[in-house]
Amino acid sequence: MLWAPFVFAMSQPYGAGLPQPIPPLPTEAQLRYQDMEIVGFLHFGPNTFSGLEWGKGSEDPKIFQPAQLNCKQWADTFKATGVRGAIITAKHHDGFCLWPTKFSDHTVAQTTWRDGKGDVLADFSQAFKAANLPVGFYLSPWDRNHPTYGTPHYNDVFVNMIDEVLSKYGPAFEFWFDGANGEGPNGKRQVYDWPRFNTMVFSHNKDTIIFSDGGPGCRWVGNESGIASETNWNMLDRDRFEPGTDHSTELGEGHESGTHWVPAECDVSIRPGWFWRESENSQVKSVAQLMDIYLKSVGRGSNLLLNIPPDSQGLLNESDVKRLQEFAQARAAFFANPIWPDSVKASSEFSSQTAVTNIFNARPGNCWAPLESDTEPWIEFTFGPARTPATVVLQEDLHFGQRVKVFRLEEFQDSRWTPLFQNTQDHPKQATTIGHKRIIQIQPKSGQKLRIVFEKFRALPVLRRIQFFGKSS
Ligand code: FUL
Repeated sequence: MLWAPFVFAMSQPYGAGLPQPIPPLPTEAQLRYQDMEIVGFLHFGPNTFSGLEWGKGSEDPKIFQPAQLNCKQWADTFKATGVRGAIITAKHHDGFCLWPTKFSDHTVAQTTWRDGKGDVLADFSQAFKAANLPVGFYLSPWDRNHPTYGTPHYNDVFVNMIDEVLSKYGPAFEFWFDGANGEGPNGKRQVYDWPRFNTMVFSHNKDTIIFSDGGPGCRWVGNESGIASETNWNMLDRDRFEPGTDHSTELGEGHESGTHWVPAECDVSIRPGWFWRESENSQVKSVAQLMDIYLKSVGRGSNLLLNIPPDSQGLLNESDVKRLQEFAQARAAFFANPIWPDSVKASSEFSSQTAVTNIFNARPGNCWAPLESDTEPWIEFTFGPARTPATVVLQEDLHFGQRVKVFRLEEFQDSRWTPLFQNTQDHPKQATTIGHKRIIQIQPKSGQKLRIVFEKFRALPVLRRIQFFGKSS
């Protein structure tokens, strides 16, 4: 979906009322993806029945028996708990395909489940599309079953599988290429033809966000704990990265002068393992842990890809469903008390089109920017008595590129501006990047006057939105 008035404004020559964007810039599809914020991950397959994390590929397909499979229950649960899309493991490392592919003999068609006529991907895509939730597919390049793995022919097989999945079950908002690359059945490693894989995905839909260690659509954040780096650039020197290479720190922070827009995605499981197992029903992450993950992923400008693995019945287990509901309630409570300042003023405004009051209006294309000559721009807020914010949410307008490098929050106390303590580890008095979103918890003493000071930036800051919230009750 394009925003008509904004597209019109952006298609005008820059310079008049709006600042010049600074490349690299996101595509509209990447902006839509970043606005999704929370997506569900569904690890499902023979491992759900064997208890293994990495199936060997030699499992008897007949162990796959999700007697009550109900993808509508998955979609309804996600819909009701603010999970805005889903990615399913169409094929994990064991090579078992959740759809009856023509290109492997290790699939749902070789099971006795639904007399070998079942098709998990068909049920999944139908149920999620009916719920208006975008679908995505994880297809492990590493395949411990396929007889051609480790030979050039496997690349043909894999590309055919991508084609089949997207033809039958697409369109996909995201396609997930896992970087894990171990041995295949013949003991050989595969040399993957990544450009060919990407080309096949894009031939179906150029807007699909391709995930891998280095993108091109979005990147792995460098850990599986759901935690983004405090300094989180959406940019990356993309062409230096190949899936499966270890550059965790670089992937976490991205590159301030990176060549391409490749936002970080935080994947984490709600349980200790990626696949469901009975013994972990009591080890579902607590609401406090999930809130901490949320604040360190979405709150640091990344998407959160939260894995909620279906159980051996083919249902999201009641312990996970309950926790998802509680997590949704906790987020709602966290943002339940919006606080509006009595007044706002900025050090300067780029033009009448970028008035500072725009930051209270979430309408796309409405932004604040200071004058080019403003070397330390700030925005000041005055609050009425007893309206002390506990949380500040900042968003840059990414249509103009990511710009802010360092900013600080201050309160007016004893006749002077004093930096506020923030929950940042590295810079207790300063914060670094903002990007899509930055959620910062603060502890002002008087709370009457707050100020955001932009200390360093790649180009003058362009802010999409600033919100304040009181303590949740
Ligand atoms: C990893 C895999 O090896 C895990 O099994 C899981 O699928 C995770 C999301 O990615 O690389």
